Amino acid sequence: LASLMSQYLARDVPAIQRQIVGHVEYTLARTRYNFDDFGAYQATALSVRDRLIESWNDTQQFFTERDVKRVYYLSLEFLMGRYLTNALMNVGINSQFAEALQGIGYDMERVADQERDPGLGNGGLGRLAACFMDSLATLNYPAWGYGIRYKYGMFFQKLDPEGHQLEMPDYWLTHGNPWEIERLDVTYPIRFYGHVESTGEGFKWVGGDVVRAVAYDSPIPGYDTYNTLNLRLWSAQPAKEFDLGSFSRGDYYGAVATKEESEKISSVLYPNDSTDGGKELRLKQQFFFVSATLQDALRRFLKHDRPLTELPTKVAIQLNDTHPTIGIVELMRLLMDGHGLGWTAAWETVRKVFSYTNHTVLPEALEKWSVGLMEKLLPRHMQIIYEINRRHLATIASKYPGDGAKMQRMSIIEDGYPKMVRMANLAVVGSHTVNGVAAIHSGLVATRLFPDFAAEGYRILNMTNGVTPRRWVQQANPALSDIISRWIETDEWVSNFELARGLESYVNNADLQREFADAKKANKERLAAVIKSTCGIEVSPDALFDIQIKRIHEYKRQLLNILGVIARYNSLKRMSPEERAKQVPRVVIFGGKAAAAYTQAKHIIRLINGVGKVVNNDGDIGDLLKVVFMANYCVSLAEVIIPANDISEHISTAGMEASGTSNMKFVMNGGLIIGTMDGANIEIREETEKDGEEHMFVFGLLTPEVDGAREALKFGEQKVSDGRLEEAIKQISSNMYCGPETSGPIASALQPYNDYYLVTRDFSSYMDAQDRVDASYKDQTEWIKKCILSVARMGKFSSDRTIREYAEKIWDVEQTPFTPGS
Ligand code: DL6
Repeated sequence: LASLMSQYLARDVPAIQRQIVGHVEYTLARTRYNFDDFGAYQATALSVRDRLIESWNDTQQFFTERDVKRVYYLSLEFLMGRYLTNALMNVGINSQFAEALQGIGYDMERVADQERDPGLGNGGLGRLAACFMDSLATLNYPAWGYGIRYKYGMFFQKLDPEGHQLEMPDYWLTHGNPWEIERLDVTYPIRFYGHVESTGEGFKWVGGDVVRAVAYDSPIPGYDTYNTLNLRLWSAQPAKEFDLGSFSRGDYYGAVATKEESEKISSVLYPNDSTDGGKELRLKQQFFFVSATLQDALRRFLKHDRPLTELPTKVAIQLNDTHPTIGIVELMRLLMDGHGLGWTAAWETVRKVFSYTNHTVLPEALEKWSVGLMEKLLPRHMQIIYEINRRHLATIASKYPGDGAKMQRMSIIEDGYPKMVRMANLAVVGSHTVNGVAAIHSGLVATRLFPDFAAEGYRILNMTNGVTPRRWVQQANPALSDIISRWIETDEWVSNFELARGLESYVNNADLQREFADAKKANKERLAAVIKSTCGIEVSPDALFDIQIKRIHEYKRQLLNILGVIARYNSLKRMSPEERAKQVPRVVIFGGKAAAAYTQAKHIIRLINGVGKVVNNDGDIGDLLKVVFMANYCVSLAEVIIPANDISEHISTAGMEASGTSNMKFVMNGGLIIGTMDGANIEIREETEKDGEEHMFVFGLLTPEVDGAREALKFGEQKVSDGRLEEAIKQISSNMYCGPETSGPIASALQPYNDYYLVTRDFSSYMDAQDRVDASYKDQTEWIKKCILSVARMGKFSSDRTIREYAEKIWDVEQTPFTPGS
């Protein structure tokens, strides 16, 4: 059997061609004489998947035989990006497949371009989960990713002719998903509503509605390893197809209604929760995927006959933000009501299993559910939450008798109308470790978010984020990858980014500098072509490319960036032609989605496009300044944009961006940052600058200064006076860039008493930093040296380092490589 398999999966070109054409004919049932690029993509994907299935089965079998401790990474988002190129490169068969395709008349790049981005995430947190899966596989850790297989992921963003954001549903599964495998045999019942009965010995949750969670698996190959992990996403299906009562009465619509109700649970990523129905659906989603995952983990654990109190020796569950926190309560329920453990044994077990990552200190993002909703949807869980809270507060009360304020702050239940369940407090109480995602953020988690818990000795650590150099350098930037490999004489940097440090010793070599500049230019030309074809704007690759791509949010301050653009425009307009000729030409590129209900963020998009229209069509300005908003920012677009950066903007109000991860990707791709002392910017600067060097253009207030500055602005004690800012605001208010429905709310947000994000306060300092950027860029040799040194010093920001730290300090799991034939 093994030899038959190895013939089928041989890596030589004719074998690959046979396999691809076989899939065209027999799996897709299309004719081998005539298939388009999309057919070629599907058949290629299936051929790669065949290879992954073998290594995946072997890996899982090996983990089971070894009875290893596994990590379960629970996340409502996995922003994986396209699979094909990633899988080919990780397995090391990219060139063979490219040759095989070419031999039968297909171009690899065009074929790979047929793949739809699975938009199963929103932003940073989801993409981090994807980078982590890649590192977990590469480093041979036994891990599973668990989430939801949404039918509709993040919306597809379009712009109307005026530049307003339009949201379109993104049905990414229209043409199927060749990477996933439906597991009709792996399903679990998930209950909602109902009531709790006392059994005499304990409690039982009965009645209500039951849906079925069905597993869809996608293999996750590691780089240069046989180990292949699994991403298991759950889809909701009815427990029974029809309501038979309605069916037999001839009420066919009524009969399918329950089916549709069940399927709604895995329909959309982040349903709008401004209504009660929307909130209920979100909580349903969270419980749905968490319950299915825990049932799956327990089934795996119980394959061996052993007490459930040993669970923490085999299972580590990471909560990616508070979204899966209800899992703490569900595991309590399963252990007590399902397996007869007493409270103390169950609670000790649960706390040793869970750990929680916080990704934001923004108060509005800290989830709370009303007690009423929790009681209705998950009555047994609400009982358990009350009991967890009672015991937790009793401990605090015995230590701090009479300190009602402390009890209120630390309580899982927030008093008020209505009473709310604070998921963050529940996550802290039920986990053995809490972590933030950059040093400054972890400090704020301990001092501002959970100071009472920190004082009680709850373990709060820092795990600075990282990104995978496979997708973000090796795949996105072949030109730079080739340079790194040749100059350091190894391609091992792909799995050990510390090795890129070897570039440092060649920084003064003119050949390296030229190659580096040529690669950058080629990447800028590639992006310029995409801008031309998607936005219809002609940009010069000789200009400085200045990029800000991320979710549109007031704290990320795209508004500060566009105000700076307006000021630059005004200043260019005033210059004589001779003076203009001395300026550094700039292309300012934006990308990002605004949440559908976030009106101010949508106004900012409209303003950017309005400014673009004026600036881009001004004959006086020409190539000196262009403004581009690239619609539908997603992983595959980021892979084209990031390698083309000269400067990227990470300019959040200090203390508000937990980490940022695109800052890491941009610098790894040979650009410099203009940024505030926030999130991971601080650590990137620490790593990339040595005495006296300026590799990051830093500006703005520091975190400890922010609260005071906000107060001073609000109460008129601090006046911001900068003629450039005043002129820009005046122009906006006079509707020069967009109509009053946009300019009104924007101008209003820039009034000192409204300026919560301190855009006006940081403006002058931002402009000074931009001046330093221009001055530095004029000396191209020095600029390139800064970029080379920065790339060389980014080793810390590989997600491989981050995952190693989680494995050692939080999960206590071991690398378990499988060698075929061993
Ligand atoms: O940790 C990943 C990423 C950070 O890099 C960003 O700074 C942070 O904004 C982001 N947070 C989210 C949403 N958080 N919640 N809830 O994506 O996480």
